[in-house]
Amino acid sequence: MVFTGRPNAGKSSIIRKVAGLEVTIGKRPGTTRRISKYPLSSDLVLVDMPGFGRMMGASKRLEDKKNDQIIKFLESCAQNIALAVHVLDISTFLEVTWRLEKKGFISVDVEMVQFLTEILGESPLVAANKIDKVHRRELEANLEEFMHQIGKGSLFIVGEHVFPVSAKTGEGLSALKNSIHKRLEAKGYRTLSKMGL
Ligand SMILES: Nc1nc2c(ncn2[C@@H]2O[C@H](COP(=O)(O)OP(=O)(O)OP(=O)(O)O)[C@@H](O)[C@H]2O)c(=O)[nH]1
Ligand SMILES: [Mg+2]
Repeated sequence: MVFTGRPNAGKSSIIRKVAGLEVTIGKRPGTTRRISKYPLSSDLVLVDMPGFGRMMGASKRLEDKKNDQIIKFLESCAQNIALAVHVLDISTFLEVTWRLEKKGFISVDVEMVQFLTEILGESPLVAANKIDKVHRRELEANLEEFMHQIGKGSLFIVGEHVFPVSAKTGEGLSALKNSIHKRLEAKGYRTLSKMGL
């Protein structure tokens, strides 16, 4: 099971809350530097990925190298990935997307979700994190834009694939956790005692 997302999106924070693992979190992007593996049971490993996409403070070369490593890892393991959870910072989604659009790029989050869907042959779960940082109306606008962008040619549904959550307050995490559990159970994984499931 892999957790992907841009630097600082809150991947490690969500893993802490959802799986109860003592993974390192940090205020600055680039906290998780390596592809970090944590066994959950005899046949399931949880993988905390470093941030994917632009990394403030890193040289373009290092950034490309890191991103390349992540893509290669995901591609080479695709057959063995039971579940992917993509974590994004929904509180800044519109702002970041506009900035990227001006430069002619599409959202890294949208790209990653599409890439995961392609290599896994099924949709990843999406944790739309940091909902505590915005007011409801702003959250709705950001979520709507994300769903609009992701919806092109696919069928993502809030509450089924996309979960608004806050790793800080815990809001929405039980729904995400339930969904992770259901997906894994459907694939025959049972005793996830470390996840408290
Ligand atoms: N307000 C708020 N802050 C959060 C939330 N989730 C994570 N953070 C904060 O965001 C920062 C980054 O969290 P991490 O969990 O280290 O993020 P990451 O995606 O693992 O980052 P990298 O390992 O650097 O790629 C930390 O300061 C967290 O405390 C959230 O839901 N709300
Ligand atoms: Mg991390």
